[in-house]
Amino acid sequence: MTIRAPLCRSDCISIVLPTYNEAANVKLMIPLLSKILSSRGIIHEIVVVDDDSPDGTAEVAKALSVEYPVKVIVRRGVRGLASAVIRGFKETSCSYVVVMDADLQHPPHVVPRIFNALLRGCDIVVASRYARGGGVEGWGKLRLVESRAATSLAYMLIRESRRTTDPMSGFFGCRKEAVVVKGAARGFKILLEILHANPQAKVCDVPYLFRARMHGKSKLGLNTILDYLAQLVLRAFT
Ligand SMILES: Nc1nc2c(ncn2[C@@H]2O[C@H](COP(=O)(O)OP(=O)(O)OP(=O)(O)O)[C@@H](O)[C@H]2O)c(=O)[nH]1
Ligand SMILES: [Mg+2]
Repeated sequence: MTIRAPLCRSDCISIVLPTYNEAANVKLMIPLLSKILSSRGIIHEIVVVDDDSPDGTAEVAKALSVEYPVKVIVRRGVRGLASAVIRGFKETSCSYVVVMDADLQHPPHVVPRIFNALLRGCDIVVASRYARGGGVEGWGKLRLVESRAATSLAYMLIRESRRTTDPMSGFFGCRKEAVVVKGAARGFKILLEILHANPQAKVCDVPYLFRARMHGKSKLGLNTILDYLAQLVLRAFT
């Protein structure tokens, strides 16, 4: 699947929020994000892509759309982070797009910094845990080692991933006109797909602190790891 930019507004930013069972987080995240952007005069829209979460995430997001610029897409009978992000991209109407988690691990105050870097001419801006000044909060040794190992594997197998300190990041922005978003429907790591498909794009990093999850549960599991390995092998040879 390949997405090319349709005619878009260049004076605003679209935020894509993939969600699955994030009702408690979305309730806090959307007002916080929208207020931060509004206070800096940044026109924005928030596109929530929910996979029919049983905890009522979509209903919470829809209720917030009365007060905030929120559009809610509910996918039924489908699951998957990467495909949700791709669907979100298609629904955006601004030239600049930021993808971030809805669980507050990606701090909303970093979004204006990503937007500024895009305005300054970067095509892809990666919010990086591993750039100088970035970090992670609340991870045990095992999670740190897993993340580092996954990053090293990406560097080994996918040359285009070496342009950022954090190719596994789920928090990034891009200028839609400058990138082609190609992605398999499976998989978790959409940034890797974008880096691989856009070797000409100018990539910049913005450091940030990955926060501990306060509400809800992680969806990271064994399937995610297996999907990631399959994705690496596929992209290493295509
Ligand atoms: N639409 C959709 N969103 C998903 C799916 N899986 C995860 N998400 C969302 O994607 C974001 C990242 O998922 P997380 O489970 O937080 O993954 P993670 O941040 O790598 O892992 P933790 O640090 O353990 O939270 C969150 O906003 C999730 O709600 C899915 O299958 N469909
Ligand atoms: Mg998370």
